Amino acid sequence: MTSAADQTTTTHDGERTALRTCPLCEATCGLEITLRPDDAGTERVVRIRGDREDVFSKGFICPKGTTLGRLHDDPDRLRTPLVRDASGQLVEATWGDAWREVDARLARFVEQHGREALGIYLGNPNAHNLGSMLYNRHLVRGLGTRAVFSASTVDQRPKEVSSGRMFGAVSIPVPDVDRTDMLVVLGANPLASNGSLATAPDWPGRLRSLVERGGELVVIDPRRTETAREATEWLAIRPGADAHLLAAIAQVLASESLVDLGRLAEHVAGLDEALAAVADLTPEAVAPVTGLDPDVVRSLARRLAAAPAAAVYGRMGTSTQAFGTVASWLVDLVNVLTGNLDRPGGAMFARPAAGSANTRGEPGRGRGLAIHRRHSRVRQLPETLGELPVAVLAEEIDTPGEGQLRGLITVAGNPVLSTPNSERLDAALAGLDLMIAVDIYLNETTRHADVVLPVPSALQKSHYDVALYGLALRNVANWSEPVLPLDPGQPDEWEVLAKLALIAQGAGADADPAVVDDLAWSSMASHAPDDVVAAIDATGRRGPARLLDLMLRTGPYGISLDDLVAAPHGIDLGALEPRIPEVLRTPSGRIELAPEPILEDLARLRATLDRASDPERMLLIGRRDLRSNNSWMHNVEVLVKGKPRCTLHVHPEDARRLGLVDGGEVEVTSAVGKVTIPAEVTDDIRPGVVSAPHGWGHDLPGVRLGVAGGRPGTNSNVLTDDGAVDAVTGNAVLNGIPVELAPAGAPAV
Ligand SMILES: Nc1nc2c(c(=O)[nH]1)N[C@H]1C(S)=C(S)[C@@H](COP(=O)(O)OP(=O)(O)OC[C@H]3O[C@@H](n4cnc5c(=O)[nH]c(N)nc54)[C@H](O)[C@@H]3O)O[C@H]1N2
Ligand SMILES: Nc1nc2c(c(=O)[nH]1)N[C@H]1C(S)=C(S)[C@@H](COP(=O)(O)OP(=O)(O)OC[C@H]3O[C@@H](n4cnc5c(=O)[nH]c(N)nc54)[C@H](O)[C@@H]3O)O[C@H]1N2
Ligand code: SF4
Ligand SMILES: [Mo]
Repeated sequence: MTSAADQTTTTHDGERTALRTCPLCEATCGLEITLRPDDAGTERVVRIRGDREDVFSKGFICPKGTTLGRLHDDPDRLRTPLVRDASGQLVEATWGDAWREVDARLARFVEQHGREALGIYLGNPNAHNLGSMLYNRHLVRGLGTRAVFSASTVDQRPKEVSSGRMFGAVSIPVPDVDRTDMLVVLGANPLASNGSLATAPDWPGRLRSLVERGGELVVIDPRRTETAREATEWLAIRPGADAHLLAAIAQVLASESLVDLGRLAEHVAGLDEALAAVADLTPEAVAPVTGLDPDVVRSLARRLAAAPAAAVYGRMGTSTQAFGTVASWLVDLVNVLTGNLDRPGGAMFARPAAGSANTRGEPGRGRGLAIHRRHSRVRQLPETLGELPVAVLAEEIDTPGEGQLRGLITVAGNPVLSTPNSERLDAALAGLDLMIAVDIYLNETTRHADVVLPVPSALQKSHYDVALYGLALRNVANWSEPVLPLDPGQPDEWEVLAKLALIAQGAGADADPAVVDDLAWSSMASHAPDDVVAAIDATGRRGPARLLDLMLRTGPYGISLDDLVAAPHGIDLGALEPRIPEVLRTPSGRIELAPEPILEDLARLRATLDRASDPERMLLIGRRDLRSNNSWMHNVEVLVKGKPRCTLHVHPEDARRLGLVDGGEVEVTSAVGKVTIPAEVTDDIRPGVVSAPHGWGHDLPGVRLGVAGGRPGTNSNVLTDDGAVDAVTGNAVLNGIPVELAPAGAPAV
């Protein structure tokens, strides 16, 4: 029996399969989940595999996707709110008591310190969560704070700002991997990460097919990554030098008359300024910084210009460095200069079915992106997209004075492991007057909370990737119903967020989250045609489903949520198509090739050119593993068993020089911290560079992560420096951290 409405097939013995999009990373794989009732009649996940009929993923799955059942069943996953009692212990509480605590503590806090003293941190899983995508804004408004922080400023903010300034509406072009002849990947390792700001399942298959059809795959990375191993060419750049390299590529294109904008010529502004800005940044001039042979760089520029279709794609590694915004801008500039922006096989814009600012309003023109409208209190780092850089969170808490942060709400975030100089932040959180966490675990961050509000597991929530489809390599839409019911008394995640918003507004502990939902609905509905509103009203839907239905029906394809319910494997809306000029939302109606705040930062870049590279100064970079997901999936036994993965990769030459041995503990010291971590000696890394993964370090007191605690690993963000940021966005520098290495236990020199 198949019922479209619950996207489920049931067999005679009570076993059923449900379909759901995986919410764990950006690849949006379709999952086929088999469930069977246990002896007590409770349904359990017995198997998860890739949905072969999913219109996008076609059966692809990674090891993490198979663990949603284990995450759901994890005994450490919180099912009851926790409240700090008079003795300082976090104890289980009923929902009623937890809300009363939240109400009392928030009211007292606001009375004592005012709303300016309250901050909020929104972590990465929010971007994979429809409820958060639709209701977090109401929470922020309800709190009445401007101290908003998120994981985006330890990640992609430089790309959002460069694209926002160039195209408006934060439209980010994605590499058209399936149709390209040449893909240049900088600072991304999609074979481990499964792609980022470029949503597609099965990167391994897509990249292999590029190489098999005779295409070029160039990977630029200080590490010979899993992706670099598949490449036709690996360039081991020095960390932090992507802006220099890309500027040199643009310089070669200009000086060798290889610039050919094609169809885009009439849609750009600032071409001459952009080229003038990089005119002195020749491959020779930047070589001491990049560590790359000028001839190799020239050849790369020429091949990019000559390829029938080519795409440059930069990610994490290019964002989380000192010139992250300049590098991100140059990626798109090079794509424009070679005529590859907005053409098949180049870098293109998705046209998502719902929720994109670039499918709303007047096509081809808009307000652009305003940034730097205010600055942080202590260090004067700039606002972008309504947020302050999370690199200033600790100092905003631990520096006394007018406007000091004294309270924090975290939603799906673990900044104690994920943000730079984590020991400082850890200490700062311990000193707060109020902290409330909305999370599924008692972990390194949430252990500081006075109230922890748990949310349902992924399998208990509906799903639609409203953020990620705007970055997809193919236009698709897929809706998932919850696979399992909510636990008795457990509110849905959006209800927790909405209720928190109401309590913060003084509505009291009994406030009804439906009030926020109805307000959200009426404000959206006021802009929609009457017949659409009436049709959705007639469905009786509430919550995220009602809002999404409106976004879909008023979106570019005019599909409805019922259409998606009837298509449990998703709807394929076709390959990406050229969208310029219609996609643009800049005031000029053109692609702004020379955005002022970004060009200004080239002066700072130039100042690095004469800095002689010091071979003795080791630089630390990050690393992702297919079986990890930032900091929060180390409590799943099948993902962490086996060979330890939290190791420091060291080149054999460096190991020899520094007296480090494979498997031996290394003491790593940076400007802000010190850790010990086992060495893994490998020539898959550029000499002078060492690499450690982030998200480990689960041995802090008060953490309730039984499995992760058994293999705690080392927190690499003890070493990253909250003082080091990208100037344009304040985004943290997480790669290229100067460190000193010594065998652990060796006498200090
Ligand atoms: N398995 C797994 N998947 C994930 C995640 C995870 O933790 N685990 N996290 C998810 C998240 S939140 C994100 S944002 C994405 C990120 O996805 P990606 O952007 O693909 O991130 P990484 O795999 O960290 O790849 C970054 C690469 O940059 C390289 N690098 C470091 N410094 C530099 C530099 O200065 N220049 C250049 N050119 N390269 C440099 C590193 O060696 C690394 O190979 O992955 C997502 N997917
Ligand atoms: N050194 C270094 N540091 C890095 C990076 C790096 O490459 N190197 N990568 C950076 C990047 S790209 C990112 S995105 C950040 C991530 O930074 P964060 O978002 O702060 O960290 P996560 O580990 O993703 O933590 C997610 C939190 O959400 C909780 N959670 C999981 N699912 C849900 C849910 O459905 N609802 C709720 N409410 N909570 C949930 C988890 O228990 C966990 O506490 O880390 C950054 N930090
Ligand atoms: S690649 Fe990402 S979306 Fe696909 S199964 Fe793995 S974690 Fe889930
Ligand atoms: Mo991220």
